[in-house]
Amino acid sequence: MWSKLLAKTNALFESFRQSDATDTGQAYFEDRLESLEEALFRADVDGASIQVVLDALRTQSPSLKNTDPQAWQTVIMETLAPLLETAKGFDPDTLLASHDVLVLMLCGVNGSGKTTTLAKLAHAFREHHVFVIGTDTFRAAADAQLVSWCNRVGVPYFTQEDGKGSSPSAVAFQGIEEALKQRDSDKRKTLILVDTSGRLHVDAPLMEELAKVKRSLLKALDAYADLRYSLKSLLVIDGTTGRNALPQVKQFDEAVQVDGLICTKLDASAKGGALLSIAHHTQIPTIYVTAGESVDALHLFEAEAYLNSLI
Ligand SMILES: Nc1nc2c(ncn2[C@@H]2O[C@H](COP(=O)(O)OP(=O)(O)O)[C@@H](O)[C@H]2O)c(=O)[nH]1
Ligand SMILES: [Mg+2]
Repeated sequence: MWSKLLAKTNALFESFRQSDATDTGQAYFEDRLESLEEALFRADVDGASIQVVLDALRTQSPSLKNTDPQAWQTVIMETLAPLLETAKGFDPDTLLASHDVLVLMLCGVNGSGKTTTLAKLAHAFREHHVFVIGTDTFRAAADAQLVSWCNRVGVPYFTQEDGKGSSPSAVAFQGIEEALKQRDSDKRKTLILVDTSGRLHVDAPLMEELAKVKRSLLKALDAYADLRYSLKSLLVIDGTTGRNALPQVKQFDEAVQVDGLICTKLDASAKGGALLSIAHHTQIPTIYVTAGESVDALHLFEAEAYLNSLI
């Protein structure tokens, strides 16, 4: 799956791989290094992360000048893997197993894929009791799109009542109450998915509103004394955003403490290297990726497979 997803990015490294391995010496070393640097850059990896790789290769240059490409690959992987590992991920399935309720709040800029990803999550967790809360109170079309997905996937939902002009945080609060009211009598595990309206990371009032939605969810959940719950904020980023994703992640993290990322549209022109940069610079893990518009096009992120198919 991963090698297929990142095939286009992997192809960027072709000329690096094809460097003439019979060549030796400093010139060969510098040529290959330059070729690698260019490919990493085109794959959307940031300058500082690229530098870590180049430094590691330079440190080991005596053994790399006269050897086969596999030795390079080993150094590259051994350098990149720890950058990803600093961002410790979590598995939503495991979290749900150890809690009564798992709440995933999806946030991100307009069009990043929040609503369609929410539908994919609802589908993936359909064995459990799934409940959807729509807090996009600005656009009637947003509610309509969400409701249509919920009906397609077959999950209950809560959105603002017609013409009520509620605030997103009020809808979030009532939504939790509805979700817990509807919890099955057999107390099946409940996954609550919260959709939020798209907003630009530089729009301070809207970012504050998002923080308010999160506080409101927590307040509603805390009212249930014995409830074992976990609330995670997931930032949905459009994979085709490339290196511009990093400032988005930082701003959203400041507002709501992002617990993990969902990177969408890996089937489109996404290069994928930005996930490495984000993990390195923010320690925020990628949890899921999506690759396509069908409801089952959602995959858990696998760091090792990702790296091996990237380069
Ligand atoms: N090709 C592709 N398109 C996607 C993917 N995820 C979402 N989209 C499309 O991106 C557009 C915006 O998605 P939407 O969920 O409405 O974004 P939102 O504004 O963040 O809620 C829609 O046309 C989706 O079909 C994906 O993984 N691959
Ligand atoms: Mg939406």
